[in-house]
Amino acid sequence: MSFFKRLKDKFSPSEEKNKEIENQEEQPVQDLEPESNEKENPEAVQFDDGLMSLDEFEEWESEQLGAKFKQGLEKSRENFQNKLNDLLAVYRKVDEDFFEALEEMLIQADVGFNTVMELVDELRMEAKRQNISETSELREVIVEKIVEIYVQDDEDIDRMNIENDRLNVILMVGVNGVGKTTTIGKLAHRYKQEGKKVMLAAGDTFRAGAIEQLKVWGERVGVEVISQKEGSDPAAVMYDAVNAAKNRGADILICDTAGRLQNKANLMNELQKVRKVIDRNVPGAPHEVLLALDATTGQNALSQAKSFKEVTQVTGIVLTKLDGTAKGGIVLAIRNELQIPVKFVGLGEKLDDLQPFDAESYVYGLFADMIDANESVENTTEEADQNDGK
Ligand SMILES: Nc1nc2c(ncn2[C@@H]2O[C@H](COP(=O)(O)OP(=O)(O)O)[C@@H](O)[C@H]2O)c(=O)[nH]1
Ligand SMILES: [Mg+2]
Repeated sequence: MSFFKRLKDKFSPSEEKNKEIENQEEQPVQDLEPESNEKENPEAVQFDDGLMSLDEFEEWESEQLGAKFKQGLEKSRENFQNKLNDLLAVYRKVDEDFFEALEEMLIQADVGFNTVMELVDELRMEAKRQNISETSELREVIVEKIVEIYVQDDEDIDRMNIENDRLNVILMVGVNGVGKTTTIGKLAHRYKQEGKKVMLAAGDTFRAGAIEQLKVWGERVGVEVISQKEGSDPAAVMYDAVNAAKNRGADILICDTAGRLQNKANLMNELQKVRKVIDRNVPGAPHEVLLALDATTGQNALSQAKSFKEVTQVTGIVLTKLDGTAKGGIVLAIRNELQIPVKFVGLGEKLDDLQPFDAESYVYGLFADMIDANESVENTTEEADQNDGK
């Protein structure tokens, strides 16, 4: 099955699939058979109480995910798709001029210089290997290579280190305004919905109003917030919070911190102290140190990440406000230039707008119309071939 077809099957809403089935008589070459066979498989888990089967649920779940990424990446998609389509229209033949224009386009979308070079080199080789001479035939290869370059050999990169039967501690770091507190609220909501007992630690004692803001999130989500008064020692807050979380048998404790990058030495001391207090009470913790970065700040986000890596160990990135930028290529730059996985992306301001990052959902969000229109793309190519022949 082609890459686009597979993504389309995975993420596109079933209404469209249903329409396809209805239209099948007019369009005889539809390849929907295997899926309908699967549904009739007697081994498949089916409930006779009117609920969805597991297969149906998983299908529904990935369609929801597809819709979320599609919505959240709307600005980037307009940018990526339009520019790529323009490029394919201007440069019909695969040659150096085309590759250079493609490089330019990707760099402008914040993909990051080294990543662009790597990606376009891969494309040059692939075009040679498959003997592709029309740029329109590279469309799918480009999108597929983006996924490959992200995933590399590591399928599990975006998994969170959360285990049952222990207190899991997540430390949230990042400069002011990137979305730490908001992300903590959304994460708490997500884990609570999964049935976990979640608690929060108001470790940003520096910024006025930060404690109150976390408490508001705690109330909204329905989880307990451990706090002290403004200006108190964050390490003392963590000490209280870890003990409270242990006493209450919490599964997950998420800790807010102040992001004072202006003074690196201070920040380093503060984070080291906080980590020490946590580790002393829960050996091995924090299990995750998530760095929040604001996608709309582009290359600046990359330099923040480099600075934070110098002061503390970071296990994952939360890339916030991806919905607010047309330059969604920053995801690839972060992955390739920092070697830190993006574990979550913020796709909006609502509670359920924080989603686990996944390279396929991401490229679906970036190229959804192109992927959904897969058939017509193939037709266009055929038409173009015919026109060329005339
Ligand atoms: N559009 C959008 N806004 C976000 C997202 N995440 C956070 N924000 C907004 O960013 C602003 C700063 O967030 P806050 O959590 O206070 O940042 P902090 O200083 O790092 O704790 C708030 O207005 C949030 O609503 C996101 O994914 N999308
Ligand atoms: Mg905050």
